[in-house]
Parts: sequence; C-alpha cells; structure tokens
Amino acid sequence: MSEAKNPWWHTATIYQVYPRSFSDSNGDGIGDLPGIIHRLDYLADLGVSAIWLSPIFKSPMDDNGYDISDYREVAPEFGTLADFDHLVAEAKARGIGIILDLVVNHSSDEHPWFLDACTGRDSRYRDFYIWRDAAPGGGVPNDIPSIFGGSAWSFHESTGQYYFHQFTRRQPDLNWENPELRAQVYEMMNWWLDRGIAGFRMDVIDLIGKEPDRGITAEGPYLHRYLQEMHDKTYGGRDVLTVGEAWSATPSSALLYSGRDRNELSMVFQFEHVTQAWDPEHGKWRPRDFDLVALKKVLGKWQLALADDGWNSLFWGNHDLPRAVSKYGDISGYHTESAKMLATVLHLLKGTPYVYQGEEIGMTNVPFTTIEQYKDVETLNMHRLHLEAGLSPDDFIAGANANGRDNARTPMQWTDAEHAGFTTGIPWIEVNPNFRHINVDASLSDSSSILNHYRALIQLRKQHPVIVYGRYQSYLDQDPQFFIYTRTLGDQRLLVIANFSAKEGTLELPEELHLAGQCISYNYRPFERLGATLQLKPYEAFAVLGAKR
Ligand code: TEU
Ligand code: CA
Repeated sequence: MSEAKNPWWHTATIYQVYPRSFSDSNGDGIGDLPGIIHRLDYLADLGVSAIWLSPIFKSPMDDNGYDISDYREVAPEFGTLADFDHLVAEAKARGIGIILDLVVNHSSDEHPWFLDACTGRDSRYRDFYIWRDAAPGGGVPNDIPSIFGGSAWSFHESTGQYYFHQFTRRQPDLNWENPELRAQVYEMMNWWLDRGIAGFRMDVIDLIGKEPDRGITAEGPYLHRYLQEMHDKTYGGRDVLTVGEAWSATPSSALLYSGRDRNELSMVFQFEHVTQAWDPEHGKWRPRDFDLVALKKVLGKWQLALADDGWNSLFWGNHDLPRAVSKYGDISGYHTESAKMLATVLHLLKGTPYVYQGEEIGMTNVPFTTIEQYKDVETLNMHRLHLEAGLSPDDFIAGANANGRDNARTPMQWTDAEHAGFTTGIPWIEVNPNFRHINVDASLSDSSSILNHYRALIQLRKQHPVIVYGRYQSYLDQDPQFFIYTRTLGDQRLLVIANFSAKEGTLELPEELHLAGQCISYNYRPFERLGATLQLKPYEAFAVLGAKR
C-alpha cells in the first residue's frame, strides 16, 4: 500500500458492533442501523476511531449474516442503503470510520449465483462454486470436515454433484480459482469503498486459497497472490484499514499478510492465544484451565515477531468468543478490577486494539441452562453431534456456557430498564440477567467504572508514541501470577504490571525495573516509585511511564 509511514490505524482503537444485538430502533427485537446511529455519540465519547460492523447485508441469517445473499443490499431487518449512507456520514462527522465485514470465502445458498449454479452443470455461475463428482466408490469426494460439524461436502440431487462448504451447507464456498468470481468480488468492494467506508474486516480470509482436492483449506498456495490482486484492484492507494481473520496465521505468515512491502493487508486477527486454551482433541467445547504462563508466551511471541515489520491486532473477544472478563477475569469477586486489569494489559501492547461491544462495561457470559435458549447455528449443530457421540446434555451446556458464541451475542446492556434498554419489543435472544447492575447508564455515572477506564486507555494511545511504537520486552515469563512487560521508545520506558489472580501477591521486581515516573493507568492506586518488592492486590494492574535507566 502506498500509505503514509504512520497510518491512522496505528493510534486507533476499533469498536466491533454486532448489529443484531447492539441497539433496536423499531421494537422488532433485532438491532439495526438506525439503532447504531442513535449510539454514535456514545462511541465518539469512548474515543474509538472506527467501527467494525459485523455483516449487515441481505441474508437468510442462517449464520446471522455470515451467509450473504446480496452483497449490495442491506438486510431489511437492519435497515436500508440510505440508512447505511446516513451511518457513514454521521460517523464521519464524529471522526469515526465504518469498516465492513467482507464475507467472500462463501456466500449464502440463496445468493443468485448459487441459485443459478444449481440450475445445471452448464450454468454460467456453476464455476463460481466448487463442485465435484462422488468418490469412485460413491460418497463424498474426500473427508474434509465442515468447521461446524459433519462433512464439508453436500450432495446436490438435481445436478448429481457435491458442492463444497467449510461452514454450514447453507454457506457454499466460492471458487476463488475462477477469475470472473474474483473480478465480481473486487467490483463489489469498490462499490462499497466508493460509499466512503474506512476498510474491511475479511472473514476467514485464510481459507480463500483452498485446494479441496489436495485437502488444503487454510493458507493455500494462491492465497497471497489473490490478496495482492485484491489490494491492487480495490483498496490499494486508499487510506483504509484491512484486517483479515486468519485462524491459521503463524508469526511468519502474519508477515506475509501484513509486511510493509507485501501489498496485502494492514493486519490479521490471529487466534493462538485463544486456541492454546482449548482441548487438543475436543476443541473449545472442553475448555482447559486458565494458564497465564501459556498466555504470556503466546502474546509475547507475537509482540516480538511483528516488532519491526507487520502489525498486530489486539483483542480479547469478538462475536465468536466468550466474554473476556468471564474467560480471563473473575466475575464473582473482582468483576470491575479484573475487567480493568485485562484492558490495561491488552491496550498497552503494540498493535491495534479492538473492543467488542459490551466489553467496555464488563459484560459477561450468559448462564443459559437449556439448549432452547441458544440461537447460534454452530452451537446447535455441535449440540446434536456431541449428544450423538454420547456427551451428556449438561456437559455440553457447561462447554457452551464457557466458550459458545452466544455468550457474546446477548443484547447490549444500555440501562437497567426492561430488556436492558436494547429494545421495546422482545429481544431475539435473551438479555443477560445481570443487566440491572452491568449497563451503560450505570457506567457513565460512575467515574471509576470499567467504561471510564477504557476511555482513558484509548486516549493514552493517542497521546503517547511509546504505546504505539515502543519495543516490547517481558519479564518473569514463568511466573504464574504476574504479567510484566515494558515498552521502550527513545529514552522513554513504559512499565506495565498486572496481577492475573484473585490472590494478593508479593512481586520481587528485577533491578532494572526499579523505576520512578508517572502512573498513567491503574485500577486501585497510582504507583509512582517502584522499589524491590511490591504488594499487589487481587487483579491489580498499573502502568508507569518514566525514563529508561
Ligand atoms: O469465523 C470463522 C470461524 O472459523 C469461527 O466460526 C470459529 O472457528 C468458531 O466460532 C470457533 O469455534 C467467521 C465468523 O467470525 C463467524 O461468525 C462465522 O460463523 C464464520 O466465519 C463463517 O462465516
Ligand atoms: Ca430493529
């Protein structure tokens, strides 16, 4: 990208909105674009530079919009194209950009391309998707599994072939080997860029270079060629942020995506800190105990790998992940303290921080007790499959409560009124019962709220280049209780210390960290002069900015 040396997104914090669950303006129980517009002042006040909108496009909503049936229409439940243009303008007036979710690994099975492709093997759009004959002895072409369970191949009766889908059967994979498909995608991207958007979050972008016949799904051989082509034909030369979702990314592939001379993306979302906490065999449905040493190792590895080239994204949560404070903090004893601690640790790392809606007020996982309360297609599919495999319903619910996607999808908690002020109707998914005390209203009126802590951290990034560019170094890597790192730029040093535990603790500080300076962030009390030993309270965290010794 022919971008300036220091692009705007280096100092930016991005806020993710999941439109369905953010703010409902018309009482149908579903969040919508006018609802988002209504909340822009709140987001401007928080200080975010851009909003990543989860998909708003026309869709049968089998996967809540990650199954698009028209890439150039807004889903009627979310509003109209005019509402969208209004959102872009109103956001821009507040210094906020709109980042769209680009879901082009697959479309909906209701997309006209797929409907046409199903009319016959000679359809003009047949080759926009991936069709194969049955295996020689009959049955699926090969054993690639769908990420949502079962086979990635479904049989299409009337044309007698299987089509490939890495998610549900209602999300057929697009065939990126077809140049005509690629050209159509680029044209569509330019159509949105011309409406003034600030960039794209690219859904499962690491999967577009797939070669199903060789069993290759992620990071296929043509992936980077496609991304360079996309860059050149669409956003290259435009001042936008592009972030690719890449579950398969490693530190070295992240440099391919986001390296400064690569002309691909601004950055990727990598998930190593997420998946390291999953069961190696049963994945997220059997979570492991929290392990700080493992978490520090992964985060530190990425900080160092992208220190000089490439760029990190920083996040604890999103619409697919459990709530950060439930996962890494302590919602029973130290809700506020641990939520602030997590924010401090993440926001003072090098990279662009992403805040998932509600995280800034400490929203938590939901205590659902029956499968009927869940709406997510992945959770419902996995429920069926795991029960068939002999897991007890209670064990499944326990796993879903710990790691299921609906944890992040309950309505945003605005007030202590009915349905948390999200809707005047019946919300499409139940509100978390803790909205009476965890809500935006209460957070706004409390100067020591989690929300105000986030606001301060977002401002700090804009003020201090050491937070944006400082070199990362960690300390006491094997310590299971404390997370300690420094960021150094010129003769400035920022020291961040966090207690990741509900236990108080004594910290012996290495000599070189006996620092004096200004405490720019804290969740109990400001430390300004650090000696050899420190007594830290449960989930205490602070950051001191001083001169390098
Ligand atoms: O997610 C990709 C993805 O692989 C996740 O579904 C993830 O693996 C899973 O939730 C963890 O078990 C993206 C979107 O973020 C997600 O919402 C979509 O469902 C998916 O792609 C398909 O578009
Ligand atoms: Ca609505």
